[in-house]
Amino acid sequence: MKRRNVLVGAMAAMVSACDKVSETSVFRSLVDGAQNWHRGLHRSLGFGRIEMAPEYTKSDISPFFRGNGSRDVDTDAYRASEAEGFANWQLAVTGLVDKDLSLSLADIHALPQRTQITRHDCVEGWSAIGQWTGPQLSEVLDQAGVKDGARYVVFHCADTLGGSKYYESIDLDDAYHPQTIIAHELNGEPLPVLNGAPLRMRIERQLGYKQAKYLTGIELVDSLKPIAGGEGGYWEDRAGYQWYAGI
Ligand SMILES: Nc1nc2c(c(=O)[nH]1)N[C@H]1C(S)=C(S)[C@@H](COP(=O)(O)O)O[C@H]1N2
Ligand SMILES: [Mo]
Repeated sequence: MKRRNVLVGAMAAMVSACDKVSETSVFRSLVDGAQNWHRGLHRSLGFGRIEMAPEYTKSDISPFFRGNGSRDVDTDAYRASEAEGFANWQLAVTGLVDKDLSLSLADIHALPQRTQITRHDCVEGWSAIGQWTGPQLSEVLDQAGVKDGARYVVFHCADTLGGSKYYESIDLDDAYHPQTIIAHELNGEPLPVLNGAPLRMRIERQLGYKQAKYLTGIELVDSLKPIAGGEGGYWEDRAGYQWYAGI
């Protein structure tokens, strides 16, 4: 991580120091070469975890995507929201951002969309393949503007499980990964209540418990310690599940 920042910093300094030269194609190819070299190094040392999760075809989609953990949100507010097709749902973006956001479903629909067919693996020993659609988390982060010093993205959820609010978190590498999306559709239909309506995260290189359902808030933080049990997620706090749940 340090090493990457030093490299990127050095490159940025080089670019700003050589504004005129930067127009020349020789300089561009030098920079591009350095970037490619750097990306290769990055990959070989496993720093950025930029690999993609496997994607599948429509014929692989599981006939039924089971629900697990909370399968509904047992509050009057949620029932009322469901009755309106979640038209009043608000997704708050807060914390270490330049500008707090409050996004409606319409706002989420208006962003560029990504559709991906992936396999969900639950630690309890089942898997399902589903097609998810929604904007990349990076679109929302770019809109809010992530402040220097932000290191994690915390996902707040509407449901309470065993007396505590469900929540999860990831680092910025996963947050900006192209397959990290805020899904509002499963298999071409609005997300069912069972699977987290109206919004849930898909973080495709990690296990099922990271895929926060009933998403109400996205918070940028510099440390996970002050949040709930301090381990970065509901199951991490309770059962010692790994915070980085790589598949
Ligand atoms: N808000 C919330 N998100 C959650 C859970 C939960 O109980 N509440 N369970 C997690 C677990 S353990 C799994 S395997 C998946 C299940 O997603 P599904 O219900 O769409 O199968 O959601 C994850 N996200
Ligand atoms: Mo799970």
